[in-house]
Amino acid sequence: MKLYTYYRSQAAFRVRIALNLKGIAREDTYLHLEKGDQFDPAYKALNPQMVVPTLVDGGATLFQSLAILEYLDETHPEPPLLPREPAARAWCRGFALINIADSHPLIVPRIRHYLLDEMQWSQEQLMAWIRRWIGAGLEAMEALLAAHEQSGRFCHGGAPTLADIGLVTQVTPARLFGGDLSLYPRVMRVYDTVMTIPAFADAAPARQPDAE
Ligand SMILES: N[C@@H](CCC(=O)N[C@@H](CS)C(=O)NCC(=O)O)C(=O)O
Repeated sequence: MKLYTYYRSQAAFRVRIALNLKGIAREDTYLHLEKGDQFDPAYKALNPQMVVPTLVDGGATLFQSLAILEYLDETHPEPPLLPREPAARAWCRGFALINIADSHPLIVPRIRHYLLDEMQWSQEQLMAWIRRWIGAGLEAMEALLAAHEQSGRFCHGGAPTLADIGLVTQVTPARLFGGDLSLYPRVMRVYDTVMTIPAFADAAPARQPDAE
């Protein structure tokens, strides 16, 4: 499989974790999002949204990290990214979507550049925006973990799921942009557990060959 990625991309980080968990080898192509590699016409032809990740598997060109994670789970079922029981599956999906669908889209480079360049926000205003929306997601995750009897070392049950992947890519930008993570002890317990697993640790931004 061929992955178009950028070390700091949280969406690509999610896909790297899933590929590692499933033991799938990949060939990386690095796009530097701050240098505008995503706007190259050849890449736009591959991914009209001009975002990473894109995963190419044979003749299939896959986009949007959640769709890619589901594709990987369907084509490589072991280990599963979701529990078997429908309510538990929905809980894990919902938990991950706090990050994938709600928090992360508010802080991606094109939104940050729009706020800074077009709306003329200051760096301070931008940082307040990022911390506010990442914090709101973390607060919801913390409350969900507190109420979820099957959470412990992992978000749900005894193995990593989609929920843990979404938790990791919620915490990582919080760290990068200076959020107060001591407010979320359950979230951080899970984060600290999963980041000891090689599939997660090896997918981390700092471990990527294009890391700066
Ligand atoms: N919802 C998409 C988000 C993709 C996305 O926005 N990726 C970011 C990096 S995390 C990107 O490539 N941004 C380029 C830009 O904003 O110009 C997914 O989960 O795949």
